[in-house]
Amino acid sequence: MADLKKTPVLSSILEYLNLLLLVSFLMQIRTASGEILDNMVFNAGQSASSTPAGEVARDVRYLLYDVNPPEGFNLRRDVYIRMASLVKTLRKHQDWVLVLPPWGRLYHWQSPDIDQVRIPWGEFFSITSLQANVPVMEYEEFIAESGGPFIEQVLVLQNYAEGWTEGKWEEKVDLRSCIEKPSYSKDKQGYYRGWFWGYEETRGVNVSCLSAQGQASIIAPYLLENTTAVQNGEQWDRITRRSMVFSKHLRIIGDEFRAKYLNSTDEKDQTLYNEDWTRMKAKPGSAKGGAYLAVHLRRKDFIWGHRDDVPSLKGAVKKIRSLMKKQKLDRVFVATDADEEELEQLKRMLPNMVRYEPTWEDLELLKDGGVAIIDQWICAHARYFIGTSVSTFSFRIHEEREILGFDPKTTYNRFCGDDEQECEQPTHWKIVY
Ligand SMILES: Nc1nc2c(ncn2[C@@H]2O[C@H](COP(=O)(O)OP(=O)(O)OP(=O)(O)O)[C@@H](O)[C@H]2O)c(=O)[nH]1
Ligand SMILES: *[C@@H]1O[C@H](CO)[C@@H](O)[C@H](O)[C@H]1NC(C)=O
Ligand SMILES: *[C@@H]1O[C@H](CO)[C@@H](O)[C@H](O)[C@H]1NC(C)=O
Ligand SMILES: *[C@@H]1O[C@H](CO)[C@@H](O)[C@H](O)[C@H]1NC(C)=O
Repeated sequence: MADLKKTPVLSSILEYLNLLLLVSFLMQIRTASGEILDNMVFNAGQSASSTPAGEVARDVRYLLYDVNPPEGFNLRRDVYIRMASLVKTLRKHQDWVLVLPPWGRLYHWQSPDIDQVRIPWGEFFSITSLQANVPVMEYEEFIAESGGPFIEQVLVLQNYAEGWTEGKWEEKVDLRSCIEKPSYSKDKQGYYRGWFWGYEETRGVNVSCLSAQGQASIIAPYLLENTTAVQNGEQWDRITRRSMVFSKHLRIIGDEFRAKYLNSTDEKDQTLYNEDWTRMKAKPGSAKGGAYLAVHLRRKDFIWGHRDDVPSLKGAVKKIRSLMKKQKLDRVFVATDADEEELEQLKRMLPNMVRYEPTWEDLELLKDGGVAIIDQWICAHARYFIGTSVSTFSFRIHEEREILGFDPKTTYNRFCGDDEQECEQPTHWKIVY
């Protein structure tokens, strides 16, 4: 629900993380004569060719994580970016793999009657693209590879019981006694059972509490035992963001919709996409985009608090009309989470608006998460985009447009509240190559 880009220096990604779960797993591979290869010796530079073909001793460590339950899909994408960067740091020292936490039980996924737990990342993102950045694997693959549903060490993240030392900002991490009783309980065999992304067979071997304050990289020394401070470059985060390519089936549905209802194709609109993100390097301003205005109108919980940076529907429609005139666009695509009542109002005021409306069968297949990505994809290809203030859903569209090579002027725009005095526009997210 919060926005990472706007979080003050003192707070950090750790606030969004609930758990870190670790498994280290020593694959001991026997040689033909039956000896167990000594990993240390092997790692210390014994030639790999002395091992029979295909038998490689690997001392793999898996990192799993979970995010605080109320956080939405798009904020979780930010958490992934930090965790992937953490794994890159860890990999300088040891062989770590990031296990992708299955999607499910998200507060915003409210479509009734569809089962939305244990959803693998492959439904939303291209796994090969993520892999090209850092080794990742789906949870089910991890279970198969590690030989069972066991998690060696569950670390429940918490603050320090004594709170902040006044006026002093310090990054630190320590094993401490748990402030709140962890929501895991021991079963008859002495394993910890509880919510592991809806996989009931998963068991924790040990649960401890870790007090931490600082950036995610502060945890690295703890995980590595012996190393001290590590730097987690912002550059890494941006590279990781580029690797978060949407699943191909969702992009295809979005592209077909653009062609059919918005007269928009990549060739015509200069938004050519490379399946290999490492080769995607569009010049800012090179993308033209389809001849439509795209709008992200975040409603629901954004209006319940009557925030003064969110417009009334009437105010939004007025802005949409004026933008269409100014940008000489006669079509508007609207992505919104508005409820039925607001949607009816909106349709009355903007009868020609175009929306992506999945059938029930589509929704069952794509889930709320897939439909939201299709909305984002279509918004990302418009000639001009305007989003909602501090919505991470809008932020992800900004980034996608930056990757596609749009002029920042057509991207970093947001609606203002009806009576908002200083309507500060979104900040420019720049890519580094
Ligand atoms: N299909 C669709 N879903 C939307 C739209 N806006 C919001 N949603 C849904 O509502 C959720 C909330 O937005 P997110 O941005 O993901 O949630 P968040 O991380 O809490 O971020 P905020 O928007 O900052 O609240 C999304 O994940 C979608 O499931 C939209 O325009 N189209
Ligand atoms: C559980 O993990 C903590 C932290 O690493 C450790 O101190 C403790 O000894 C472990 N307990 C058991 C039973 O292994
Ligand atoms: C950490 O250092 C100690 C002592 O130098 C060493 O025995 C231990 O193996 C090291 N641990 C790791 C994970 O490198
Ligand atoms: C589609 O766009 C092309 C130019 O990009 C234009 O010539 C054509 O008239 C458009 N078709 C419709 C139906 O708007």
